[in-house]
Amino acid sequence: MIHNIAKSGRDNIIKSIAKKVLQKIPISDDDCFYLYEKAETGDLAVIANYIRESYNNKNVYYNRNIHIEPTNICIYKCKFCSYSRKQGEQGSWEFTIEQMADKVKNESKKGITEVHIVGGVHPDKDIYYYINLIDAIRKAVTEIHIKAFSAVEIDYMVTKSNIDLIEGLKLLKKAGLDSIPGGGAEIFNSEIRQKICPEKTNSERWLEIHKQAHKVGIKSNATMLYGHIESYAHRVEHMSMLRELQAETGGFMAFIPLKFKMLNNPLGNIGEVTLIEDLRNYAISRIYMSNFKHIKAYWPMLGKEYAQMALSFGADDFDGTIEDSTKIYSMAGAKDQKPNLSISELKTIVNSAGFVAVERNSTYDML
Ligand code: V47
Ligand code: SF4
Repeated sequence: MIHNIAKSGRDNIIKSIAKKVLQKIPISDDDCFYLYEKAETGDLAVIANYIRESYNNKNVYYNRNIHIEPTNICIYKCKFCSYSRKQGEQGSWEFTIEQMADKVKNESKKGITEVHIVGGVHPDKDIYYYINLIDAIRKAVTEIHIKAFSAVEIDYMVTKSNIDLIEGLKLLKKAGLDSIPGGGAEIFNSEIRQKICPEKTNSERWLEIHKQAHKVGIKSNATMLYGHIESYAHRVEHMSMLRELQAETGGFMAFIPLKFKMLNNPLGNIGEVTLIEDLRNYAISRIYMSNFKHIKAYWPMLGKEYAQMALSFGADDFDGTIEDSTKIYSMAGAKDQKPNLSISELKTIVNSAGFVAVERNSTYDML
């Protein structure tokens, strides 16, 4: 119980953190750093669970979704990426708009409520191509939530089309874009970013794109890629920038810690962090990100069993059924090489961990 931690013989810092949480006071960056360095894992679980229950009771949210990865051809070569290829390179792919609209149409017959579209930054595609893609999907299926394009893709498409960011976001929204996924954030610290993804959209621009999206009425998610060459201080800095933007706009729906997966990429020699490190990171992000209602355990990256454990460390969202439609993590060595979860499997995973599986739409209304 968190009350026991607040009153116990534990050190003064952990007691004061527990008291802040009980009084709904956001913990400081120093507190957060202390949790990474010193807190006992059991205490982290208790405090994170107290917050997850006060926000979301025992609910674990999921949806019926598919991903579409239009292409893995990318102008960038991020050091952690196992997925991108150059034009004409073996293993590259590129779907036509018609193929993608057909896929959404076919999958919608099975009851999916969301399509998540994210891929490589293709050198030839401008914003009008992506508007046509959204338009074709909207025409194929009117009632579906389109969550699409990381800030990195949006940055490239508006720049290539030589249009202002806000104008571009308004055009995408008018075409039918409903929300923006959280990718491309990686780690905001410029020295680390310079080492792992030097060419792509910088932190200021990533944050600006999400800020302007929120202002024009497009909600979004935020991620943090951890477990590579960053330090705990970099993770705290990253989450602090997101918490600040959330305080300003309130436009983020979920925070998604993304664990670095090592297979088939140039950073792979550093290996992967342990499960305990993942669980501690979930709990600490739940405790620190006080103005984010949802923390997502993205099971295609973690694996189903580890994602299930993350539910006891603050996570309340299990993402969706996926239907074997994403390759980002399978190509980086994730356990589920064909990620797919049936509703009954999902319910068993959630309920056997002591939680209640709740189907949601893409804006977290219960269905
Ligand atoms: O930005 C790429 C990450 C992200 C690796 O918004 C890697 O609901 C670990 O953002 N190891 C894209 N991570 C995926 C993403 C996402 C995923 C699920 C849900 C949502 C959401 C967003 O994938 C990239 C990058 O940070 N990534 N390669 C890797 N080897
Ligand atoms: Fe391209 Fe995204 Fe891979 Fe970076 S992470 S190389 S931007 S596909």
